[in-house]
Amino acid sequence: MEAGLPADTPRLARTTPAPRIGIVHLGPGAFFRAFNAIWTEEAMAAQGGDWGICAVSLKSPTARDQMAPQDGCFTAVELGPAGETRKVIGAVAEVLVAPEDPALVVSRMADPGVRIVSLTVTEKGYCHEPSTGHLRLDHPDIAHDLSNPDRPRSALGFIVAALRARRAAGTGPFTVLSCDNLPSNGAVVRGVVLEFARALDATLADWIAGTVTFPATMVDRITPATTEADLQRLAQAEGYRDPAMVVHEPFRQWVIEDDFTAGRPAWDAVGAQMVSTVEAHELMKLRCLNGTHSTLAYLGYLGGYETIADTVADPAYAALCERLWADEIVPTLPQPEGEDLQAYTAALMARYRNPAIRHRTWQIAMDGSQKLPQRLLGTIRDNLAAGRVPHGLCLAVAAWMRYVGGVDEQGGAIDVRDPLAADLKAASDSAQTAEAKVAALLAKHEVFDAGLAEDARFREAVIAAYTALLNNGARAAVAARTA
Ligand code: CS2
Repeated sequence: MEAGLPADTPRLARTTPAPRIGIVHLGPGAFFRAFNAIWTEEAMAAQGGDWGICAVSLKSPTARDQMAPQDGCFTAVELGPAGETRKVIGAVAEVLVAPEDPALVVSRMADPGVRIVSLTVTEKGYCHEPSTGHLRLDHPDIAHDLSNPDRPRSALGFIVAALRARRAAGTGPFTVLSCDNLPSNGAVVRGVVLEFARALDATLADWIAGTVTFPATMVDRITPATTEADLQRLAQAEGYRDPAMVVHEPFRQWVIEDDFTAGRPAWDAVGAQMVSTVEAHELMKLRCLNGTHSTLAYLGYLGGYETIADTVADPAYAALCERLWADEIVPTLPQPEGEDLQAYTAALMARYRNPAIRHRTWQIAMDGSQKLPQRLLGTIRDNLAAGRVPHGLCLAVAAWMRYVGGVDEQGGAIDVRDPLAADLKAASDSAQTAEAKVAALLAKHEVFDAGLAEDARFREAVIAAYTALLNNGARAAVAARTA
């Protein structure tokens, strides 16, 4: 029970029939609820279809414990600068916890009514090497699933187990729809699914390659973690408790390759963009939004700012963002169809400044080892190839290196959340000087491919930036970069 609420505060209850299931979604976290579930609810309201969602958590029971007592429904709260609006979403018909009954999850995914399996499992959920895109066969979950293919743990294990069952039953394939912040996310998930399947059964891999589609998508909606205050405010406004509620910004954008092997909801009828190729939109979003998000997260956290809005309220940090877009990011982008990049980045700054969205720098700083390649390093590589040294982005990389060292500018411990956190801290601690620390972290080829790590222009720019952070602190380093 949320603290401070009357003990008799009722729980949110479903008031509309749950829709028939047509989608299994892996990763029922806040972003899925603020994004996929809302789009699908609106698509069914617009043009019908049995596209109810079975949401599956691969690890934690939290989402199930939050949603199952409410029969899958939850409140989506849109927080705009001018106020908030609330809507109860009923698209989720069932919530499962995979470790409790893997066979049940496989059977749901193998059900003929299921025609799409979608994913928001974060970058680390693909069990791949971010620098190469290849499957990590030594990943503990992958090693387990290859030995226990009927009782999988990983998203890939579930997808391949379900496809194997469908092939055996003659049910036909489903579409695999990655909704994570990865470049060419459709190709990435296709690649690791096929590598996993081939390690089990080459004929299954061939069948998947020939029948399953893996369209790429670009997804965008800023969705900060729900806080106790959000829960309290909702209960006071609506008179019910809803532990599954989510808060999100007004903006949303979904760009989808229209390549579905067994149909899809009418997402385009409610604003999604169906296109032939997503790559230019993906690069635009991953580099302009997620690249500056990570920059602001590390430099903002080190500078003592709690949220993105707090960080860009500092004129030097806002100026750094503008400088990055103009000089180091937009020049590397192909022109996405129908987009005005100047207007896009101006809208991004307005989104960052939204005072109602308290998006913590610490939250965005998570999993940097899985995020840096597609958010910062690809952009840096393209600048270097064009003969430019992107000093602003190199400052962001240096800030990430300072951050994973685990000690803030006041000497306090940083709670670093990252699959490689211990390894990265050990590398940083193994060296004493700025130059040696940078070298030790550049040697982590899970993050930095050899070509980039050995580029002297990049290495020297990161060492200079790291030294500035050590000597002067993040705020001064940012101010100096934008003077
Ligand atoms: C953020 C993203 O937490 C993070 O890493 O950069 O979740 C970001 O809010 C979304 O990609 C916005 O669409």
